Amino acid sequence: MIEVRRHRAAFCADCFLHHCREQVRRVLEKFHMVEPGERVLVAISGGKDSLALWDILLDLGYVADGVYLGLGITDYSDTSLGFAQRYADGRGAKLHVVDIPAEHGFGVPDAAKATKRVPCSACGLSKRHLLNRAAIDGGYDVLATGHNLDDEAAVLFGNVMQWHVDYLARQRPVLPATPGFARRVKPLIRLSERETAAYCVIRRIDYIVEECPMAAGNKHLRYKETLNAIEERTPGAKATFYLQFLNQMQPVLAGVADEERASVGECTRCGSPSTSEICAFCKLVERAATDSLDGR
Ligand code: Q46
Ligand code: ZN
Repeated sequence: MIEVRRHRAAFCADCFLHHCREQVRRVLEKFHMVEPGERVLVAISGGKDSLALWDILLDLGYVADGVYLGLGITDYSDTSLGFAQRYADGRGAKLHVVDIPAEHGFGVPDAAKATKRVPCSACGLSKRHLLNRAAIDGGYDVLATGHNLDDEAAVLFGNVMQWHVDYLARQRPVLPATPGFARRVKPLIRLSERETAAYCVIRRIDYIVEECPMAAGNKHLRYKETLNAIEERTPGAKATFYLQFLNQMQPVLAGVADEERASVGECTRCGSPSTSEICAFCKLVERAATDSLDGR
């Protein structure tokens, strides 16, 4: 039996799988995430969330390929690619691999050093840029990511703590396609990470269990711990916090401009949409290259 306290329910294995698919199906429908005949590219990290998402989308009948981004985090990246590739091979699904060190000359740890910022900052920027690039270049209509309820609640908590109104406005389960950007969707927002882990165990999907070694000490993890403590005492609090934000606050924030996607120009180096002559990713590539030359 798998207990889901916020639903005051316990499921047998088959009913639990049905419950997970239903949660994803409801989100896909409610937010019009994928139209009939559209091709989906799923961002695959080798972890439980992205592999569960890929598995559920395939089971629901979507045309869904995967893309794995090699972040250059030594053994962790090699191991996680192995899990992603084994799932793809076992399922007969197509996995694209983009290796940042091989294609752009730096890994996330180098970029963090060059920018003197936390690794997750350079990593997030690289992911947004390269995953979108992979979707556009591959002719996919939609880019799907495995952000789950815990992730979104933690991001919301952080955004509220600092009243980042522009980030709050952008924290939507669907970002529509704009020139140069594929539609971006988060179909797992009604499933917790405990549920995606249980889903993978029942479906016998092997995934990388270790957290990214660069995550240690980041704020996102602290916010998750705080929310978990509240959830422990009040089951359902996390879902109410996030899902009521979507229902009640998102419509209020709808008028706040999405600056990142409202850009009109193109990066002169890579052709991606950009508000400046050189996009933030190309600047990062340049800084990482300069830093490695300086460190010779
Ligand atoms: S992969 Fe990248 Fe995460 Fe690792 S460096 Fe941070 S953002 S923690 S999801
Ligand atoms: Zn660029």
